[in-house]
Amino acid sequence: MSEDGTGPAGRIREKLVETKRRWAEEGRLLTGRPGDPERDRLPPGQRLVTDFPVLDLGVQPEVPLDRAKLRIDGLVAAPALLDWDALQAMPQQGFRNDIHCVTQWSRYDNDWDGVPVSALIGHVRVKDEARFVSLESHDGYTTNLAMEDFARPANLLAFRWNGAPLTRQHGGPMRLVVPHLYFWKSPKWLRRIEFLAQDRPGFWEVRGYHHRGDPWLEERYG
Ligand SMILES: Nc1nc2c(c(=O)[nH]1)N[C@H]1C(S)=C(S)[C@@H](COP(=O)(O)O)O[C@H]1N2
Ligand SMILES: [Mo]
Repeated sequence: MSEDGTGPAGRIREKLVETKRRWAEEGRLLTGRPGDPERDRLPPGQRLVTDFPVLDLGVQPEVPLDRAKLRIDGLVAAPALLDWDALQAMPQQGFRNDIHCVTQWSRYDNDWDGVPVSALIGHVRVKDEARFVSLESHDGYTTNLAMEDFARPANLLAFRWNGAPLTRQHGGPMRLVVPHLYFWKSPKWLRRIEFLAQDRPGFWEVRGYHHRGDPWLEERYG
């Protein structure tokens, strides 16, 4: 066997190197090509799916509409307990967004209908001291957000997905949708929003998930 690269082994090596060099030039193995809008749409380390995976703690609580109440309290001037009818009477809006799960699947073009979070915030008159929210669900799940992440105009309390009532497995009758962060920040079966001065890490945040969870910065763990 020749080690100077001229023998058969050397030629094979050169061929492999050439193949990989060509891949690099073509941008093979990348999620998109430079200048390709899809590349700018799929965050790093994610792969696109077309189904809608279900992820939770293995408990999918049945929440009948007469028990589907949302409590909004903590650092607010007007704490509220909004029942289903009160929530439906609030101004609703359609939203389209992409979902990015920390377990590396992304799903494009989800159409949601619901109440913008900004309307909920206006309803209870949040105090200036409020800096964070703790979100609590019927299955005991919790997660936390900084006010800047919670008060975004694209966030909503969703009742419908792709034209139909939200199914129980996806958090029906209502869930939060916070599309700019990984999907663990979008609690299903939401029952309480509590405004806080100090941050309070939630279920996954105390188990090693990142505190913020921006998919574009790959803030998965830590
Ligand atoms: N109440 C509740 N909300 C939850 C969870 C949960 O276990 N309980 N899991 C989170 C995680 S980790 C993800 S990825 C998404 C999954 O939502 P989906 O099942 O509709 O895809 O819900 C989030 N919201
Ligand atoms: Mo997740």
